[in-house]
Amino acid sequence: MNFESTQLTKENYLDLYQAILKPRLIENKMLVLLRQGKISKWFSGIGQEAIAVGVTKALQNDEYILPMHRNLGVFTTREIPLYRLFSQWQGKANGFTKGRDRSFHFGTQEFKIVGMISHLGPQLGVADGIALAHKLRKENKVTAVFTGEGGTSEGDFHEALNIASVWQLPVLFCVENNGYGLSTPVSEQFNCEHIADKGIGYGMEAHIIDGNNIVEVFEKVSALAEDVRKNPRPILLEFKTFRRRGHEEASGTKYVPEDLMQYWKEKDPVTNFEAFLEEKQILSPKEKAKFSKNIIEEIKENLQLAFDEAPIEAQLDRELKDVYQVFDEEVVQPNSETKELRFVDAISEGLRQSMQKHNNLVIMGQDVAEYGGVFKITEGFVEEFGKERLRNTPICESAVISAAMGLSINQTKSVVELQFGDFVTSGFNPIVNYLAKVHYRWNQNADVVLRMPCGAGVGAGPFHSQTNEAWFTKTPGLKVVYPAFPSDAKGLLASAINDPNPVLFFEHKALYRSIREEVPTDYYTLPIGKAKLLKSGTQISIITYGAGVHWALEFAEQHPEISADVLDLRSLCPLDEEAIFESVRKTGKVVLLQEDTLFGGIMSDISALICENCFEHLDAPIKRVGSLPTPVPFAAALEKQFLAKNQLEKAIMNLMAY
Ligand SMILES: Cc1ncc(C[n+]2csc(CCOP(=O)(O)OP(=O)(O)O)c2C)c(N)n1
Repeated sequence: MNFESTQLTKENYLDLYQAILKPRLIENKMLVLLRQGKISKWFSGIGQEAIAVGVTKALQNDEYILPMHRNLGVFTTREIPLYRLFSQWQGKANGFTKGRDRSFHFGTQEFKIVGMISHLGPQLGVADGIALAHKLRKENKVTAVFTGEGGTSEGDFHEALNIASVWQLPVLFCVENNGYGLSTPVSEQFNCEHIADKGIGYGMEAHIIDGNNIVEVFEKVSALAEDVRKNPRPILLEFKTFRRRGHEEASGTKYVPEDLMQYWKEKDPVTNFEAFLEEKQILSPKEKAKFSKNIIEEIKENLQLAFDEAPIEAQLDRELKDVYQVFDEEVVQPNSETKELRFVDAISEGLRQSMQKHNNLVIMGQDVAEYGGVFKITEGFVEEFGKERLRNTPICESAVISAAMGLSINQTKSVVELQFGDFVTSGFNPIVNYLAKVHYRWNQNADVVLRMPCGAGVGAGPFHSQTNEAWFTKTPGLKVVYPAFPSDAKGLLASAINDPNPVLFFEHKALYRSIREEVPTDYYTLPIGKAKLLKSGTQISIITYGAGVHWALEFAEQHPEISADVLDLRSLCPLDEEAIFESVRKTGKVVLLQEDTLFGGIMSDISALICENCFEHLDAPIKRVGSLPTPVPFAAALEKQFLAKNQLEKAIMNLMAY
């Protein structure tokens, strides 16, 4: 291994030496504590330290870095006080997640570190978003993101590199090729010689770096980072290294051939570098002893602090409160001038006015720029806001939603248009695992609105007709808004965009061009979480949302003999429980109507809530009405039969007769 350098001074060398020694000594101590049962899981990075340390040293302290589970060296090189790391690993309050997440699963804006989620891949797209925000603000900053070679098999890797290349984002994609992903050797993980070879497929510069040589890592990454700051572009870096311990400590390394292990042991990044420094008399025996003693002291003192810290206490209020970011909601009353708009136009107008209001708001989606989106909601936006803020994306929902997360981390709001709400499945992972959980985990908000054109009744078949809100209402951390009228859609969209939390905004396609209404012309907001009583009656409550609202109103019009409350929920999460209970207490009979298939829909939960809170006010069993338990069929007769509307009249009449 060649550690010679024409650039590095003695101080530089010793600085690198101390930086690489620290994670090694911490890990040595952790392995002892693990054996003593004083810490739980441990993912060892022994033998890979040069990469984390070298890359972090090459970046400026205000540049974001997104490490993985073996990158202790990132955290130590950013000089996080060790007691905070130790507390984090023990689930204590001085850590970074209030005891809510373990090990390296946290981020910290203070140190510009954004830790992984277990699913590995999403953070590659998050790095894209962070870098995009820098690029939009014309800041010359690099973002570095890590993954193992196993993680490169995930679709997220492909999507994130593709987006970064198409958008020329200043991201260093750092792949630590350490030979194994859990027990899977590289030969069973991918079928090309080097991961760096994939760069060409993305139109991306790529380099192979000896991941066990801290001088090579530091110098090459420093030079590339400097160049990327001047000339923003993504670069793929493959660091060749080896995982010398088990995937996590308990799992061992039985599957690794002895000679391979021996080969890499001899290439140890710490001892080889140390030997070089000693041989060149850069590191004296006295200094060596001093450095090691200082670090060991620091570890000891900080460990004591962490052990002395009381275990975290469960406080119900605090846990519930931290799922969403609390914020001062801006209330803008509607002006008196109105104009008749279709549902689709009201959404477009609301979006346009929010773009005018927030100059840090970016819209991303397939064909949203010149083409105006498939429903033409962003038509004409490019002319007004430019292509930087109206971003056509490749077809990669997962990385785009992850990028929206990254934008939020780096102070930029975004609206992501799903071309059809059905395609959210391809971006499901970052929504339910990243955006939904990030505030609870480490106090980082996800200021993202996902626009979801949804619903049936348009003859579009199983993959362009679903209304899949229930997949999200059951996930804490998300808000779900579902308007039924143009004026509600406009005001609620403005509020969703103001809200710093992740909001799924459902827009029923069948309403786009069929529902019109007088809509206030200026920008205004409507509070999320408030239902609206559209019609007041005394005999029965019809509680619904989305297209169901129009079915209920149609029914009520056709049956003036029935005195019905029609309640439009407008928002499913938060849910206006009080408005529901009030209506049920008044009428004593309730039909819960949803377009979604019946089982497991939001109305099942609303039914349970009514049972728990209004049982003594009920004069009849609660009746849920939902669509058939089949995929949404294409042919008109089949779709008509499928939809909940088909069962509504009978259900109400039965209940009236009960
Ligand atoms: C989506 C997903 N699938 C599987 C796992 C389980 N898992 C965690 S780490 C890991 C191996 C990762 O290998 P690699 O990316 O090479 O990183 P390394 O552990 O070698 O550093 C696996 C299979 C996971 N966390 N997430």
